[in-house]
Parts: sequence; C-alpha cells; structure tokens
Amino acid sequence: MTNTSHPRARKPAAAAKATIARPADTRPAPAKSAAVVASGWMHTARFLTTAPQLHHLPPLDVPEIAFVGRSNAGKSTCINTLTQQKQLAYASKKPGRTQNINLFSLGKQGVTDAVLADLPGYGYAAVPKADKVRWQQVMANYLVTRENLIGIVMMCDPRHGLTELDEILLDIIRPRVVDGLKFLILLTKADKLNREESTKALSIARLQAGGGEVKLFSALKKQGIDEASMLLWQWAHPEGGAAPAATTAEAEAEEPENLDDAEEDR
Ligand SMILES: Nc1nc2c(ncn2[C@@H]2O[C@H](COP(=O)(O)OP(=O)(O)OP(=O)(O)O)[C@@H](O)[C@H]2O)c(=O)[nH]1
Ligand SMILES: [Mg+2]
Repeated sequence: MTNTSHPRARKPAAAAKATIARPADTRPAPAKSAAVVASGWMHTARFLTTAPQLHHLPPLDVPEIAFVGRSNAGKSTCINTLTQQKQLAYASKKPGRTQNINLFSLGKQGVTDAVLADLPGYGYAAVPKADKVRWQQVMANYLVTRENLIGIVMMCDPRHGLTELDEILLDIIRPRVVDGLKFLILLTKADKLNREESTKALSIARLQAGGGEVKLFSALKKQGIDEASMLLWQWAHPEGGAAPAATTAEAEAEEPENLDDAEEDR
C-alpha cells in the first residue's frame, strides 16, 4: 500500500496530474439529455386523422410507427403515457375501444417529422367472427403494404405472453423486419408483476421475439418510458436528425392516470 502522507512517497508530478484530472464537468449526462429530447419530441404529438379502413389512410412520406397488440393490451394508454397527454388516444377498460386506425403527428413547430399509429386490438372474444377475420386482414394489409411504416411496437400483457395472434403477426412482418423494419415488444402492465415474474417474462418474450428488442413497460408506474421514447426517436431519426430543443416544461409528465385494469377478454 502506498503511504501518500509520507514526504518521500509523494511525487510532485503525480500530485499535479491528480489536480488537473478533476475539472468541473458541467455537461448534462448524455443519457439524460437524450431522454429529455425524446420526451419533448413525444410531447408534440397531436391528432392527425382517423381511418375506418386502410384505403382511407392518407399516403404519408414521414416515418410511421404503429402500436399493435391484443385488445386491452394497453396500446392507447401507452401512446398517452409516452406523449404525456391524458386523452390523445382513446383508452378504455372495455376491450375493443379503438376501432379505427388513428394517426398522431409528431414534430416541433407544427412540422411533422413522424407519425404514430394507434391500431385497433385483435383477439377480443366478443367481436363477431366475420369482423375478426376482416380486421385481421386489414391489419395484415397495413403491415405489409404501408410504405412509410418504419417501426412496430407490439404491446403484450406478460401475464398472458405472446398469443397465437401475436405470433401470426410476427410471421407477417418478418420479411419487412429482415429489410430493416424496426421492432419492439413492450411487456405492458409490468406493475402487475413482481421482480421474479418480470425477469421470467422478459426472457420468455426475448426467445419468442427472435432477437428483437423486448422491454418492460408500465403506464401506472411510469416504467420504461424513457427507454421507449428514446428508441422511437432513434427509429424516426436514424441519421441523428436535428435534435428538438426540448424544454423541461415540455418534457414534464402530467399527473399519473387513474389506471384500472379491465375485466379482460380471456
Ligand atoms: N395496471 C395497469 N393497467 C393498464 C396499463 N396500461 C393500460 N392499462 C389499463 O388497461 C386497459 C386497456 O387499456 P387501453 O390502452 O385502452 O388498451 P388498448 O390496447 O388500446 O385496447 P383496444 O383499443 O381495445 O385494443 C385500461 O383499463 C387501462 O387503464 C398499465 O401499465 N398498468
Ligand atoms: Mg386502444
């Protein structure tokens, strides 16, 4: 052990170096500033349009990110949470609340640089079979043909895992994922799981996702919001883009919603 209090043990050069090596670093931590930028960008979300059918959707030339998943998985709530807005997307205890494809614009100063798509959920038992089949067809067409679609967020309730319909959807998008379509599975309502269950759910979903990104998310506990926002920002700005000048006020989250899990459709 070096005794630095002994006069002969002290090396003047080393002492001087130690003083210089500790400049005051006033820069914000990189991870924090990236989260603030992403959060400020998400907060710019505003309603763009709603389409009952695919052919009603306007063709767009900005990147589009779609939220897909089973009915009641928490897609609309996730959009409201990420955008820090209470009622941008229609969320409800009652499964099947979102029945149209709803688009929301993102971008500073009213200049749209990306679009979020809130899609109706699938798999709701009470929906007549013919409607289910019709919707699955619309979904498949959307996912295969929507040209500006650059990313998909699949919301999955980890208490139920990826369902057969989720797997079918994964198969449908696989060729596009190979061609560069971004893909994230959010294990939602993570507040319902303890630590052990969360770890287990993550590893199972990672196996099923075939190497795709999987993250835990809870609108109730505000868990996973920064990670998801930053990822979506990166997807939409692959070249780094002009970072939006997010202010703290813009990035502040609103009051937590009174989330109450629905009587679910299982
Ligand atoms: N505990 C808990 N409940 C949540 C969370 N996210 C959503 N919920 C609840 O789940 C229910 C369904 O949420 P929605 O956001 O409407 O679900 P959706 O996937 O958009 O449903 P559809 O539009 O029917 O496909 C609501 O009662 C929400 O309050 C969460 O993170 N934690
Ligand atoms: Mg919805």
